[in-house]
Amino acid sequence: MELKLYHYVHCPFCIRVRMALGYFKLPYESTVLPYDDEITPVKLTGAKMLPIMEIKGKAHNESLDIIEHLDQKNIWSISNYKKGQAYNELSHLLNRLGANVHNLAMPYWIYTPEFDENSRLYFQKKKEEKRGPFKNLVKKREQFTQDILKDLNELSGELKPFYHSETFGLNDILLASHLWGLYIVPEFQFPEKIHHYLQQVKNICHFDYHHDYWK
Ligand SMILES: N[C@@H](CCC(=O)N[C@@H](CS)C(=O)NCC(=O)O)C(=O)O
Repeated sequence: MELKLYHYVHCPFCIRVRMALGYFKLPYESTVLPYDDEITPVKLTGAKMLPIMEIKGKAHNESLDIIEHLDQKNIWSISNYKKGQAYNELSHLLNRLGANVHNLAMPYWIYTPEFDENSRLYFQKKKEEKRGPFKNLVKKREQFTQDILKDLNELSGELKPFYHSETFGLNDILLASHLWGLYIVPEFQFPEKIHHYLQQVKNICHFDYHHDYWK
């Protein structure tokens, strides 16, 4: 398979795909797009949304649809999985966690090497339209942290040692992808069990967050 991934480093949906690629040990060409590049994604799929994966020259978006293509033996039966109760419940948790993780982490993500001056300003302006000024988000970091920790402490009890399971699976990719960006936040401390879990998922998926910058 000839694979070319267009992604943002901070984006949890892009991380999903990178984790799946690592899990299946599939080599791919990686392109981190600047967040202010509207032309490339629109030209490829008609929308400014990543991840986008070119498979044998054809562009695909939607992280789970992309992963379905990568799952050549259909071990995760993604079409059925998307219709099931487990996915529904996990999506609910990810939406709640994701909102708090984004509010807490976004003001810090923009100072990672994926951003330059222009893409930083573009990202901040776009996100502030929905969330309000980043400086106010930073002021509220204690509240976001507490809300995240409440979910993570509950989650600790649900790891067996993987999410609701003794074996690693797609749920773990979805969950870990949404939490990974918290490692960028100064002073955020994961509950020990969650940190250990995330490191396990990272190893299973041969995942390296800043791979494109720290080669
Ligand atoms: N449902 C999509 C969601 C992808 C998504 O929301 N991507 C965001 C980044 S996290 C994006 O590309 N946003 C572009 C923008 O808002 O300018 C998937 O699963 O791939």
